[in-house]
Amino acid sequence: MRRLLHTYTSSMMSTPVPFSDISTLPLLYKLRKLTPQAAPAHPPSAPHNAKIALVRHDITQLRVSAIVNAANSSLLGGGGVDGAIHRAAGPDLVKECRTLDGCDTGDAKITSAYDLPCDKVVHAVGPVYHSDKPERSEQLLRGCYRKSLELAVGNGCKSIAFSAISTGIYGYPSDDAAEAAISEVRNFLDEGHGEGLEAVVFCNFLEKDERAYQEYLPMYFPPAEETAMKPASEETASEMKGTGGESAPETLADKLPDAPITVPSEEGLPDAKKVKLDEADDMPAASPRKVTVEDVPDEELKPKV
Ligand code: AR6
Repeated sequence: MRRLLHTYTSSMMSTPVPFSDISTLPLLYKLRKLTPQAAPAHPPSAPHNAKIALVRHDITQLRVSAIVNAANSSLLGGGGVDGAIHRAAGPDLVKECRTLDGCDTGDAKITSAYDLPCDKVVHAVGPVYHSDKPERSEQLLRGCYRKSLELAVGNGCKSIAFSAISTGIYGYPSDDAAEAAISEVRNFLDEGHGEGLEAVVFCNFLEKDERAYQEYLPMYFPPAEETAMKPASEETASEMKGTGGESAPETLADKLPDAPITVPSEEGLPDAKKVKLDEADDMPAASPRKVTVEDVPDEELKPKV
């Protein structure tokens, strides 16, 4: 069976990506792209997990309600993701930004998105990281995520995609930034403020940031289904290959076994299962990418008559 992975090629970079094409936590756990932690910091929540997504991509190509820019306090553009967003949005974005009178660090403001495929841009001003004052840096970074979420909800946005604020030019360590971001989103949802939000996407560009999210997401959004890892029966193996008669690409994800909430172990599993775990580990780190089940050969998806 070919690997259940679809990699964006550079030619697809210019194609807007809808939220439906981005993997949410339940699928990432099923595909073993996320590993459950032995002692998560929060209890599992299936409704939360269904809203949280992780992708490595150019954020300017996401077709979501709002994307979050890592801006500076002038709000007049700059390098990094800020530059990419202004380039893709066109000159009207900076015209609107000029009317906003800047923005404090740890705060955010919202504008239209102009030529971008999203509806709104939230401009968040992250802190320059100071290793001698990490608590202050964290407070300001959390403020960016909190205010961005509030602006999204207040403006009727159904989905929001965050860039990894402050982890580039502003020097915030990726692990600490990911933990603060994920923790603040979890708190926001736990407090019941995210009712109108259907999706919160963490959009990374570099592998170091994606790795940090892969490490901390299971701490704050552990898998919600407790399902023992069953040895792959012949029936399950057949379904995973799409030979069960009714299989379509989108239904194959549902047929994958649920992730356990304990750390998976290969001990006691038959060799066939071990091979599947190894395959998941072997997924390439090529970027940008989207994990999906579409890459199953067509002939395997046709009903056998
Ligand atoms: N899509 C998604 N993420 C991106 C993209 C992109 N197209 N490009 C870069 N990133 P940075 P900061 C990631 O430096 O650290 C600007 O000049 C990048 O890999 O853009 O908050 C502003 O005007 C990193 O993980 O923002 C400010 O002056 C993340 O975006 C200053 O930089 C943030 O990196 C802000 O620095």
